[in-house]
Amino acid sequence: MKKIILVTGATSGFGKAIATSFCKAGWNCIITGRREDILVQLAGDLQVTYGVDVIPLVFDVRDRHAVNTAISQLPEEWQAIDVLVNNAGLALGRDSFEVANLDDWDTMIDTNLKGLLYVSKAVLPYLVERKKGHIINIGSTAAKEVYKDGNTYCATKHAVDAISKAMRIDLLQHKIKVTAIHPGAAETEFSIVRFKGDEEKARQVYEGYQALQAQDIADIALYVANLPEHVCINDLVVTCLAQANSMYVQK
Ligand code: NDP
Ligand code: 8X3
Repeated sequence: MKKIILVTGATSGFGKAIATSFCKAGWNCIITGRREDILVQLAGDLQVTYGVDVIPLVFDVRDRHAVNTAISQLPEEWQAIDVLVNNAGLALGRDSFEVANLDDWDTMIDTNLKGLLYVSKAVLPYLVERKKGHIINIGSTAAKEVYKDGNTYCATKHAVDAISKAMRIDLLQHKIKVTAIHPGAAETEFSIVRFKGDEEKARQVYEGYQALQAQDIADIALYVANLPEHVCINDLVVTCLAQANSMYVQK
C-alpha cells in the first residue's frame, strides 16, 4: 500500500518540490494551497508523471473552518496520512519595528503560527488513531536568531520552533514523530511575496552567492521521512555554504 503525505503550501517553492519528490518516490499526495488553478494543474501533472494518486485541497490555512471542513471530509482511504508537512507560510515586508505594518504582522502570525496549529489539529486525529505518523514543520534560520528588520517574521518562526518542541513532548505518547526543518535563504517565491511583487528587490536577496534551492529541502524532507521507525531527526538547521546563520551571508 502506498504511503500518504499531506503538504501545505504546495503551489510553489518548498511545498511543490516536496510534493514532487514524494510522488516520484511513489507516495500518494494531498496538496494544499489557495491558488486553485496551480494546485489542480500540479495534481494532474504529478499523477500522470509518477502514476500515483494526488488530491488538491484548496483552502486558506488562516481559515479555521475551511481547514477543518477540508481535512475532516477526506475520503476514508485518504485518512491514513503518514506524513504531514506544515510548510505554508510567508514573510511580508522587511521593516524596522516602528514603521512595520500591523496588517502584515497579523497575516504572518495568522499564517505561520495559527495556520500551522489549525492544520495540525485537523490532521492529528488520523495520526492518533493509527498510533503513528510524522509531522514535519518548516521553520527557518529565523526561528533560531532574530535579524534586523525581521521582527515579527522571526517571532512567528521562533514560535514554530517552540510549538515543534511542545508537540514532540505531547505527541510522544501517540508515537508520532515531530521534525522541525529550519532552512536558511532559499530561492523560491518567498522574497517576491515578502517584497509584494518587487521582483528586482527579491532577486537582490540571492545575488552574489549560491542560495539553497527548493529541491534541497525536498531531499531533506524525503530523507527524514524515510528513516527507520525508531529514529527521528528532531531539529535540523540547513543553510547554503555561503550562510552561517540568519544574520550572516558571505557574498
Ligand atoms: P513560496 O512563496 O514559494 O511558497 C509559499 C507557499 O505557502 C505557497 O504554496 C503558498 O500557496 C502557501 N501559502 C502562503 N500563505 C498561505 C495561506 N494563507 N493559506 C494557504 N497556503 C498559503 O515560499 P517558500 O517555499 O520559500 O516558503 C515555504 C515555507 O518555508 C514558509 O513557511 C517560509 O516561511 C519557509 N522558509 C522559507 C525560506 C526561504 O528563504 N525561501 C527559508 C526558511 C523558511 P498559495 O499562495 O497558493 O496559497
Ligand atoms: C526565510 C529566510 O533569511 O528571510 O525564513 O529569514 S530569511
